[in-house]
Amino acid sequence: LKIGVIGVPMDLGQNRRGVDMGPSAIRYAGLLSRLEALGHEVKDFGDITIERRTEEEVSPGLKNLSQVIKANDLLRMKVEAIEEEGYYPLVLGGDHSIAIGTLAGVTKDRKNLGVIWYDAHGDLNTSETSPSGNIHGMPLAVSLGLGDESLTSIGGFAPKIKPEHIVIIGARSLDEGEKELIKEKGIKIFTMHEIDRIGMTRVMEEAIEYVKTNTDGVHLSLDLDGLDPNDAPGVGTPVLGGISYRESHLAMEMLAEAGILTSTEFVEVNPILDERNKTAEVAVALMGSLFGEKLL
Ligand code: DIR
Ligand code: MN
Ligand code: MN
Ligand code: MN
Repeated sequence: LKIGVIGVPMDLGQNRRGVDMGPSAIRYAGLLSRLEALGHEVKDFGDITIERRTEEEVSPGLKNLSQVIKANDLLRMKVEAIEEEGYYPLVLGGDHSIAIGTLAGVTKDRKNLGVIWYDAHGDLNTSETSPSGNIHGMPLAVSLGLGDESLTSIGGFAPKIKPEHIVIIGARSLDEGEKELIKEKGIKIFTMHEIDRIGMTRVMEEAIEYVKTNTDGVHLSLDLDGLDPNDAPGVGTPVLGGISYRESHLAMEMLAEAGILTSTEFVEVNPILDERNKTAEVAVALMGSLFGEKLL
């Protein structure tokens, strides 16, 4: 595979500082050599430029809106460009608001993209339902065409994806508006309850079958807070009772076997909150499995 790595040093989509250092931490943990060792041709396209945080809040309910829009538009163009060069986009965050730009880029020529959203949260808020005003809690809603037009219109078209092509895995913290939206749109979701009850093997079998049906590509958006904070402590919004390291490896291995993914992003690695870069190392280990690593 030709893999194109893009870093997005973004922390404007949420309140905790440090997640902008995620791409550096992931590279430092050995991402490029790990993927090269698997025989892939890996090219690092560097980082997207992110504007500084400003004091004034111009748009109530949407923190740092203008900077988030600019960064995501740059990311969208970068993703489109590297796909045109024949590379598989591997985007490193940065907070989860960057999924807006990634998805805008990869849906330029895919009108029925499947999406796996691996996360403790639904990221289905809009400025009206968000308890925080943090845009990292909104990218899945934005990609469905819901919320502020300045965000949904990035790339010049909306929606980017359809509710019936999405599967959420690992959820254990949903806001009221998100719960309503999941029910209203009939979004497929495997919460921690289902993972406990039927096991990760069956969850992934069903999820893979679901997202490959009637789709023209599949994107994996993996928020490190989907994992249990014991395994991935370096995240801004940890939630107890998450997916284990082992279950996550299994999930990545099953995705590798299925061969359905066309793009991937790993987000929310925050080195300031981490324990000796453990979370970045976990991210790199999982990317190893995702791109074909096997013991024997
Ligand atoms: C919460 C937290 N649902 C919000 N979301 C997070 O602010 O919208 N997403 N942490 O990853
Ligand atoms: Mn999350
Ligand atoms: Mn959220
Ligand atoms: Mn998220």
